Amino acid sequence: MYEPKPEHKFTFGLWTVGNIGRDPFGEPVRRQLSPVEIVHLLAEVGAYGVNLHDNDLVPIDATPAERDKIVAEFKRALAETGLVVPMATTNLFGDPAFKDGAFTANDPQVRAFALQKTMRAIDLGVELGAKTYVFWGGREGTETDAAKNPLDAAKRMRDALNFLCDYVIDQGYDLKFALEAKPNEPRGDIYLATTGAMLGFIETLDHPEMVGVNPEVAHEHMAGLNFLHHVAQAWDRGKLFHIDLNDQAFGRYDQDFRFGSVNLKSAFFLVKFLEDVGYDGSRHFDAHAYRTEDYEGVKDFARGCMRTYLILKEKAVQWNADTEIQALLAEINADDGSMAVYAPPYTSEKAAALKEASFDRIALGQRGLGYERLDQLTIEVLLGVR
Ligand code: GLT
Ligand code: MN
Ligand code: MN
Repeated sequence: MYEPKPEHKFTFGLWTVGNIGRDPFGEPVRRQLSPVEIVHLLAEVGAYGVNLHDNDLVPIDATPAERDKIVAEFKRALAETGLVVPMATTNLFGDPAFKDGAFTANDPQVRAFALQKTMRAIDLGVELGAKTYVFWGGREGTETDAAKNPLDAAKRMRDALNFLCDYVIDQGYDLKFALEAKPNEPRGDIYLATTGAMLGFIETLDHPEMVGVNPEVAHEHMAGLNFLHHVAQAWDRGKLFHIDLNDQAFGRYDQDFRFGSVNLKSAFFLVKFLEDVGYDGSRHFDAHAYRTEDYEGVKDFARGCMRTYLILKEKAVQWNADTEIQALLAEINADDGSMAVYAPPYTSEKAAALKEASFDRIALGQRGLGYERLDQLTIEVLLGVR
């Protein structure tokens, strides 16, 4: 019943199920699987697609001949399993050359190298069939603002994205960009720290229509923010090009836990939102298994992400069909039409009439809204007692 199917568009990055459990305090606990092995693992658990950074597949120092061989083997694994590559991205954070950022680095050589690396990675992504290209600027930030003027950083970031949009147009690629915000880690502070900041920045680009966002649950939660509200703002602007699903305790380091494993109610309202509005992009699980797990545990992790999503999707249908919940919602949103004469859009007549209108402010303040009952009903749907 909760079996993942291709139409659910569940995807994982090579780096997610391929995570070997290294952390700042400890060595790897799992063997590094090859990209081909990861494709087979994902096929076994029922995923639809696999996403990648350039260097998840092709090592940074591979020769052109090595690259071609690796890509050919990977394509064979995709053909054998039926998995697709909906999204690709560039690793602009792992190599020491990017220690001061990539597009925003102070050194113009680093910035030029970052553009070169990204153009080559875009070529690779397009060759594999990707239609969405993610930009996560993990190193685009500072530890000290003495080192970089944030206005220079903003200009460099804008110049780089404009350059790359023009490159995509020039090549005739069918590709859109999705910018992923994160407040910090690995930098002390990362520029454009939230999805909202990205949405503002996009409007300053030469081709804003090519660029949207890739919000990640954990990244807004690290900053103590409401993820759903950021997703909704992106959706409202037609900018939800991709989404990274995972989970995270508020205020902690970047935990990248299994989807739905920490904030179940937030996960529920997120799934309900995506399903209600008809989001039809990838549901990408950008997360990894606990460091305690072997590869059976990694499969448990991956299956758990998809299964929880599908359970929450079913709960959303149940919530929408619950007559008591719907009756409460109807009450909350009741409208006798008497305010329509003042409702936006603005006219000077409406403004004048509204300034003269009288309101029973005391009664408005005294009315109970029933949100306690509504939330408890939600909890009971989630706990499976309704
Ligand atoms: C990295 C990061 C993720 C980004 C990936 C894309 S890589 O693991 O933590 O949130 O989405 O570069
Ligand atoms: Mn993350
Ligand atoms: Mn992510």
